[in-house]
Amino acid sequence: MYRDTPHPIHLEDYRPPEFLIDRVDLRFELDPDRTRVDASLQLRRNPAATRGDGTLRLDGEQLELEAVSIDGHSLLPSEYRVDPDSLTIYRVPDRFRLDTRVRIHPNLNTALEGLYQSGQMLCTQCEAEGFRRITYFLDRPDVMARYRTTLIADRGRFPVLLSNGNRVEEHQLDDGRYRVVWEDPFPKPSYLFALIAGDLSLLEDRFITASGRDIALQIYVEPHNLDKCDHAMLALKKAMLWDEEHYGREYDLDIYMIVAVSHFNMGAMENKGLNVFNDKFVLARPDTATDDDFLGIEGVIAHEYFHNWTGNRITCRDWFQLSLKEGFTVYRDQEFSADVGSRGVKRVSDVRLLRAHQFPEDGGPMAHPVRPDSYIEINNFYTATVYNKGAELVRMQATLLGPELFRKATDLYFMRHDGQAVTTDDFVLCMEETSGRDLTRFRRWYSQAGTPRLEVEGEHDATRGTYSLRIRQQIDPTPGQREKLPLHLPFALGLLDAQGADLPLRLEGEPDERVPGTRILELTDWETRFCFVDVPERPVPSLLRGFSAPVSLHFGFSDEDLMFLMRHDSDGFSRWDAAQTLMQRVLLGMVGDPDKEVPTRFIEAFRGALSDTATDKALLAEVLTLPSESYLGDQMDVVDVEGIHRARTGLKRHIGLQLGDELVQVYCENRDAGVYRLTPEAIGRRALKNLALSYLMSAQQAEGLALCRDQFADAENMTDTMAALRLLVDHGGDEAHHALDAFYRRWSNEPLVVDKWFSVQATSSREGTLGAVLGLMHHPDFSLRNPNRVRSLIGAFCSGNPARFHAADGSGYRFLADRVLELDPLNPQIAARLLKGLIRWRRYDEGRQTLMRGEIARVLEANDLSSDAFEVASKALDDLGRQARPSA
Ligand code: 0A1
Ligand code: ZN
Repeated sequence: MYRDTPHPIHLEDYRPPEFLIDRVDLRFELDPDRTRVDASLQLRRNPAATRGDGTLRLDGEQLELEAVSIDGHSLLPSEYRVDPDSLTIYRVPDRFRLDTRVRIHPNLNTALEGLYQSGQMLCTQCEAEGFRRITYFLDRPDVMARYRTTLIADRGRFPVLLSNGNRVEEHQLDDGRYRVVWEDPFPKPSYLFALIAGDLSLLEDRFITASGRDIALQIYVEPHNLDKCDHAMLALKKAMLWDEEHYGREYDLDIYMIVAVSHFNMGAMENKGLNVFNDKFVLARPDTATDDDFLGIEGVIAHEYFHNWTGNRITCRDWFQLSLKEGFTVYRDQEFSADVGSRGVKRVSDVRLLRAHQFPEDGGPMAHPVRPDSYIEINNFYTATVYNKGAELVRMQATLLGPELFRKATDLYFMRHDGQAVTTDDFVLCMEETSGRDLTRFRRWYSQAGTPRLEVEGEHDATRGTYSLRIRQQIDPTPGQREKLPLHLPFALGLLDAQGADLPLRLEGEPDERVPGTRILELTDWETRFCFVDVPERPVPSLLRGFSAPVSLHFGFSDEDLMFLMRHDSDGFSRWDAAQTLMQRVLLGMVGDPDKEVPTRFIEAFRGALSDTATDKALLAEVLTLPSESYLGDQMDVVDVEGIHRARTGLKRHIGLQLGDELVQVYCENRDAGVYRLTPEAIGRRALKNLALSYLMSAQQAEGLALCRDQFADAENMTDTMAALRLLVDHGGDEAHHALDAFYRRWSNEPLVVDKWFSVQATSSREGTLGAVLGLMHHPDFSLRNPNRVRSLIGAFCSGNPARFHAADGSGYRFLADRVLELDPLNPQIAARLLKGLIRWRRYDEGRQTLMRGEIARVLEANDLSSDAFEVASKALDDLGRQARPSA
């Protein structure tokens, strides 16, 4: 049991800091066992804060304090107090210098927050509250200071020493060590501090900015990885150019550094001038990384780069405002990826992610607004809601304002708030002031949790030639928020005529302009009606085009309507969505009635789509992919784990058997010989080919197996290799063993590829998978100390294999809780994330509910549980944390 119940922190308790820090001088004597940190801080009273009693309380955790002085005078023991999480100095002047000396132990730091050892390197992670594990500080984002950092280390062991800003000095010391000094001219919050020490190789390039400044671009990796950095460098240069062209933002230092590390809790970190990356988001070669890996790298490199303006130059006032930087930056990286790749496919994958992760979160016991109003542990709030729903809020504002006004509004935001720590409200205010619009009801999106449900009804009046829509909003209560208010949202739609063309859209009372296409309506109330005129025949409505708002949409489409939209809609997203709805209907029908036949017209629609040559192939592959088992579960009142698995496997097999010839043809037509290319067109061909192969393998016929075996043997790129390996592993038997052995033998020296080897086994649909996973935990390459490895085996099983994880005997749940208990003392962030896999227990049948709750309770009983895991477990069991069914 957690000894002292941790207390939540509330947004309404925010107060400006009593003291500000202008300058920080840090001196590190680096040693993995014992690092000495000397900090010299220039402090002064904050004129904007209410005057306190002269007590200064600094954050600090796991620090061994060796000395503390003010303006050069050592403090007497009676003048200060050290607690496990702070240093309190009883009386301080209005303006003074504070010097502290502490010891820290990077090699014992398994939580990977603060200064830690990753392989042979030393690195830091300070967001959100890691800096307090390096030195005593006012560790909050609204305290912004200028940093000068001195790094001292043994040159043989750490020939590269990096920190934020510009390198200003280097000296050899008498004792064989050397000293490097870095200075960052831009004031920054402590969470953006970084340092790196290691034996690293460097890929270097340059970028000339719009105003002609020459920026050195450097990617640092372990020497054997130097051949896997080209893609990341290219992505960086594209991102720099894109930000100049689309937001008028130039880079501001003379050097931009990226370092890849193998031990990292998240994807990457935007430290000023010195990004630290999970190596998964830097390293790629066609034979080691899949197309999705390449796209992921491009997106994350851009994301961290874009943070330089949205996050670093303008930062968050407090952690409740996290979405100020994350929502906006995700929106920016999404638009970048759409521009440099395939826009339609990007939107589909963003919406897929939102529905797979954010909607369930919004309907679960940890549902929170994009701007949460309380938290126990901020690390638990790096969520799909803050990041991805936050991005949707920015997207909606861009839609409501239109491109020109949105750009004007962001220009204003950058100008007005440069160098400040601000709030999401400040952001919306720039939108409001620029457009002259009242966004009062829009702001509710930031403070209100839950996914709105839109019920739409349409009525065609043939005699009047009108088509009217009635749209109703509904938002279920979420934990701590019973009453909800209606939201302001853009609702994009089109009306299709009998040929599938867009009708001109004119609302009653409007002048006749007759431009066909998409129209953006706005909803602000619980119920809104619209009446379109000049609609002689019953149209098929295409609703929520481009997913113009993060809502679940409900309209009584017939199967014919859906097939029609799937074939004709001018909006790529809506074609995909129509196909998903149709497949979902077929699958849920089969779940309800296992003897139900697959409708012939469904197979015909699928056949039609397979032979569609007009559509972008990557989009086509998305259109033809069945909804996932988890997503189907989300659409049911009570998740039927076995029924869903049976139906989905059955439908795949049926498609494979019915459409064998067409699938073989698609497979062969899209096989590319020769060089691997990363164009949207080549990616689309591979996606479609591998999708066809997966249906063929589901049919369990010799032909598919032969193609798959050949592909595995001959593939020269990891996309094709992994596609074949995954299918062979699901096929099982000797085929699986041989392929897995061959793959491991070839790639055992590439940790990121070994991660794939673990994952593919953990996500196998075969019955003995949990046993295999337990066995793999004893593999010499497995380690609980490397988050990528943990995610690749444990995470993949618990969140990527619903049929096996949710085994009715509770073995999957027990496995998860055991791993949480092992991980929590080592790395609470990773443990708490894993634990989230149990919190939606209310969605399952009674037997599973009891088992899941039992495991959460067992975690909660543990001694010295972290505040991270405590928050997740206690909220999951809180009876007030009702759980709604997330809707599509
Ligand atoms: N700001 C980073 C994400 C990040 C957050 C926390 C971390 O450590 C606890 C690390 C990275 C981003 O959005 O990319
Ligand atoms: Zn971010």
